[in-house]
Amino acid sequence: MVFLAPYTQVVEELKVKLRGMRSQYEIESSHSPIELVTGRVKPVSSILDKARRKNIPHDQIEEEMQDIAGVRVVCQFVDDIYSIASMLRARHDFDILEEKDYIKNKKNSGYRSYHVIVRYPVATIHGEKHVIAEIQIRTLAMNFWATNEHSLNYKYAGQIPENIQTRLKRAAEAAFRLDEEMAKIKDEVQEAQWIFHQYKSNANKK
Ligand code: 0O2
Repeated sequence: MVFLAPYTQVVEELKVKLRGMRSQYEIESSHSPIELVTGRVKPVSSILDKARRKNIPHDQIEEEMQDIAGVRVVCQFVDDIYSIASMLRARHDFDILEEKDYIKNKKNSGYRSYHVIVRYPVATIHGEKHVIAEIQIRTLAMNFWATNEHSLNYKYAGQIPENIQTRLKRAAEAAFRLDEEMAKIKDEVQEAQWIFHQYKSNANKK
């Protein structure tokens, strides 16, 4: 079985680095493209389920399953997603293997998100190891949809009834329209958030 400790290490390191980027933005600029960062190592039972589903032999899981280490970056606006992706491209602490734009090419389920697959060097007691990790970048609205769809998929063991699938697809479009509408008033929203941020920090000084 895959030895998961390096994956845990990568998830923790990526979370620290991405949260560091968010803090820098909060200090230096009026708007951070990063709202929140989460991460997880795929549980062994899910790794085995996925390997079975996708016919991945056990000795090829590490090369072929790209999301054993997964980090999620959630942002407010769709164009924040592309800013984060280009910041990731500019970094030198890992290599980008692949980018999957499920926003321009949404999945059949209605899923939208931007995935960046990275090859991350991690120091272990046996020397350096390169671990593949998936960074999912999505808006709050995309995350709301994906989280609910994920729960339904779990409940129905991947066989969501057709009527619910239809509603989910409609909900995915509604979530995307929300993102589009918010994009149109992005400047207004950001200015309001900046004013509120200033008000709060002045109040804390008193
Ligand atoms: P979990 O429980 O999140 O770990 P495939 O599974 O074949 O569609 P592949 O090749 O593994 O896709 O890579 P891809 O497309 O980058 O998807 C990997 C992860 O993206 C998934 O992991 C989900 O987290 C997320 N994802 C992809 N498609 C969907 C979708 O339709 N709905 C939701 N809610 N999430 C999706 P896992 O292993 O499926 O699940």
